[in-house]
Amino acid sequence: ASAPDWWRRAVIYQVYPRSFADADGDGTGDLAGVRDRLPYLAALGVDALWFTPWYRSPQADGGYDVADYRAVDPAFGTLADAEDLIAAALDHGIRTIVDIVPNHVSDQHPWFQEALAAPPGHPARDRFWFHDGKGEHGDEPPTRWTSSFSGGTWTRTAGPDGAPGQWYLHLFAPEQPDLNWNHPDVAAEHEAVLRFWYDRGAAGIRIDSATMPAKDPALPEVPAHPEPGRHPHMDRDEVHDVYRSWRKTADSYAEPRLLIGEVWLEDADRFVRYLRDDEMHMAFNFDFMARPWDAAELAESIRTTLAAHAAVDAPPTWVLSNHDVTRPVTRYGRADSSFAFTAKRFGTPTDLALGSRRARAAALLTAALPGVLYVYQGDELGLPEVEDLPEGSRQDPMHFRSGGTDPGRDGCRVPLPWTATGPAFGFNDTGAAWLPQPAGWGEYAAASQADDPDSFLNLYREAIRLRRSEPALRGEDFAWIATAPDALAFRRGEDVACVVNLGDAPADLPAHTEVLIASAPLANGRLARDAAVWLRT
Ligand code: TEU
Repeated sequence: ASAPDWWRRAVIYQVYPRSFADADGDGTGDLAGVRDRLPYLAALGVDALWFTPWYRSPQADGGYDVADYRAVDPAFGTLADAEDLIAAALDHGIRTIVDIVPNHVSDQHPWFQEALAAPPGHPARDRFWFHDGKGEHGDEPPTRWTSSFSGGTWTRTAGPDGAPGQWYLHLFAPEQPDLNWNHPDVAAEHEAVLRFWYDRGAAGIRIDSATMPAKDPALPEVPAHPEPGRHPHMDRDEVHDVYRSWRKTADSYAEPRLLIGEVWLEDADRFVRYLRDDEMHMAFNFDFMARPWDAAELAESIRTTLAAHAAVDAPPTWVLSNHDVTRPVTRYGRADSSFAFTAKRFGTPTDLALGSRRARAAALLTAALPGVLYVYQGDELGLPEVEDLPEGSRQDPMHFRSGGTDPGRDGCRVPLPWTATGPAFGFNDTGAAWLPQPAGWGEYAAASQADDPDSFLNLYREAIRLRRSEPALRGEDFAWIATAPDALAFRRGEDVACVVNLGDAPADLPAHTEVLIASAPLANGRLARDAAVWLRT
């Protein structure tokens, strides 16, 4: 675990602290809760934890609205708790990755409060994008850009006498004003924040919305066909300067810190530009996640991913879900199979038993591929999306800003079940939960699955154990094997093969001496549909 490139084949587990475990019983998960569960995470076999933001925040967007990077939100604990957690995790051989949000801060951040209080033209406003509106009275926004959370990207402020004043830019919610990366304070402050967390033992950072911080200062409308690198607010060429500078800081540590990008881009060439050897170490592979359960689609995604990453010598990453997307059990259980990550809809018919079989197979498929495996908390329990949350309990700005038409992301953020029965299914011992857990949540509980060799949890544990113990899986050697048309089969190293059956009929298996692990029992030596197996060949 001490190799300088420990991350190249790591298993990285995403903790959404609000929903993981709640030690103080107030209904919101906390860092003490995570600390109590470190033995569980160690038994699962993960190498690192990535925490979504734990900093002081009004939680207008689940902590992605940071008011103070140098403080832990009181709902989660204290700075001392974070330091203790980082150290305690390391005692279990588990590293900590923190989340950094360069594109925006909270509207409660002191810089934004200062900017709001200052008159137009004041330097305090230059750390953000304040601009006069268009039209005779300035009552039209400076551009027609659209927000990732629906609607426009500009909000009008009140002038000194309460009359309507300038507008400010927010690519996300109005509570998340965008920073101006042309201002020297912005880079300097981030540099200090990175060192603050590296010095407290963070092994790396996950970079939020990494394509977005650079903007065209001329604020043009988005053209129909933007030139690569010249889009007004996405994937601009100069954004790479930020990460090149961050990489230098990361490399200045005795154990270099890791840069992981949330780079949401369809074009593989533009994507791997973030992975050049003086930039990020890796980025989330959303292409695979956005594909339907279809052999040709998944094979195509694997092929292009492996080729693109080999060219830049960065490890591919395999991501089945995160705190922004529909849980895989639910996605893969949808007959229409258009479960791209944005395709959240109310009332889509779902077969959870089917989805569960496929999600198990997908877990074995991704765990067998060369590169880094990401696991979002609760996916190892086979949790489905909670689709019928009471309207009054929903919290996600994505839901509200769509006028309620988009279900939003609360359904994959419901507090985890730890025990079959008891208050909040073991999330805490008071029964409070910031989002209600559905009846039947206890069936998925870690304790309900621990002793069942066929459980989701034990499938994950065993797959992660084999990934670590089998030399063939530790290496990078990968080759496709020809099999049935609707099966994916590949060889890893000298003596391991993985087969996934996405067809309608049972599939024959290549010659083998042993079944290492299977997502479903074999029948007469054949692999059932929607199942995966690892073989010793
Ligand atoms: O997500 C960035 C992003 O692109 C999202 O808008 C994404 O399109 C959406 O969540 C899809 O469902 C990151 C974080 O992961 C997300 O939780 C934050 O809300 C967002 O940044 C703003 O910080």
